[in-house]
Amino acid sequence: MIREAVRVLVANWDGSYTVPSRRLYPHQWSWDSAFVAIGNARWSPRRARSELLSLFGAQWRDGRVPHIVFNPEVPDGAYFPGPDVWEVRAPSGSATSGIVQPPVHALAAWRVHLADPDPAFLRRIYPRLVAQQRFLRTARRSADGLISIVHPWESGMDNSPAWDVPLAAVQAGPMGARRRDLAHVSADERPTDRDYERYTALARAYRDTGYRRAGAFAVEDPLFNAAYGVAETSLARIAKVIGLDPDPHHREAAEITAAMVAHLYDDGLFHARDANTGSPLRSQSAAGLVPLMLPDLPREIAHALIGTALDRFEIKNGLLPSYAPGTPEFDPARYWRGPSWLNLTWLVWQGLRHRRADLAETLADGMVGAVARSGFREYFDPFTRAGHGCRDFSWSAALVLDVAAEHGLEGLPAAGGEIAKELGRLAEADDVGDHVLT
Ligand code: 9WN
Repeated sequence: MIREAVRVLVANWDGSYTVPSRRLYPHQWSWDSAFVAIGNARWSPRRARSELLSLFGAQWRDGRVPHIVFNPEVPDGAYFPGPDVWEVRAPSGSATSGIVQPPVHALAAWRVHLADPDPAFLRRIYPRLVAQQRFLRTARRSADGLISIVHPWESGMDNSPAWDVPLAAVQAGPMGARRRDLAHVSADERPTDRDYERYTALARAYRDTGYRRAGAFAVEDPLFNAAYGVAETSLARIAKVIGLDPDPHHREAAEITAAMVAHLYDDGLFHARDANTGSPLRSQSAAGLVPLMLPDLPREIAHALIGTALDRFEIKNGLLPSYAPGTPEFDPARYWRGPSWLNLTWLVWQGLRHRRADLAETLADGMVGAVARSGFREYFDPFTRAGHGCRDFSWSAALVLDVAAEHGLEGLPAAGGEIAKELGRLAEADDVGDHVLT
């Protein structure tokens, strides 16, 4: 399994970063690169550093890290919406999208450093990570101290039922283009055409304000806000290693946690809120469990979230469904409306490790079991573990390497050092983009 994971990551490597999937997603994606770096850190920390540095190479002047960095060598039309829809370039000259994704990169940078300590890398990436957070704080923070997202793609959980109500309010005409995703994956496993019309309309409307003003869709998402808080905790750790003051980061992490508890928590789960209307968006999305990662989360709330994970999300089965089974919206095969994704399961696994080690182990075994049953698929039926979406999906491969290193594989003990030794031979040092690392 470890060798297969590395094979996928090598096949999806583009010289300085990793495509999520050769055919379905043939460019660089923001939060995918963070998860890939976490896994690559286990066998090629050089690749892991390159992955993050190449992404931040396309950071905008305002600090935003675009959710897609387009590869100019990939033919136009291989992915929709491509550069002709976003119509924007980073200062580096790369064509990019103009929206962001959950800021899980500081956590990734910290874990890369833990796997292979390198203060020079931390010194280089730290100011960029700080600028990423500053963008979110200045451009997206409400008076209540919460960060908004302005497009469902910014949540990373594109067609989650949590977005059904605010998305229905978006006026959209025909897309005026052909979807490319359906050439690779069956339509009943992807968002609908109606969803795509609205995604495209929102992207164009945001573009037309110079990527400054939120349009009809603006929501405060618990996963995104938790990622922002975890980023501050990671930045505090990084700051300490490079001789800077960690306290402002600790304070920021505590503040966002308090704001989330005050405004997003209800009835055993964190829920999104509509930033345009102030109304809660009650749903049963697994995004609401990700705050388990926040170190300052009050103990009784963590306790209630664990109860919800057990009963509403049935995590004793080993995988975390993206939406609670037993709800009318749940669909075990359609994109973010129920299937299990390894990145979400991994985030909640991390949140449980120091709170409920037994449940954390169940999830780690579940991730490995899903891959053993179905390969490195994009997502999995949470009960049958049948694979859905594309094959050879990068973060599925990367996160399994991280699980193998920390937890072990099907009865084999945790294999951190062993993985590195075993796989050192497979790492092709020469094809790592030195231009990004120097
Ligand atoms: C739009 C690349 C990305 C992930 C997202 C996932 C999906 C894109 C799409 O693929 O989104 O950004 O075309 O569907 O929802 O989380 O980053 O893997």
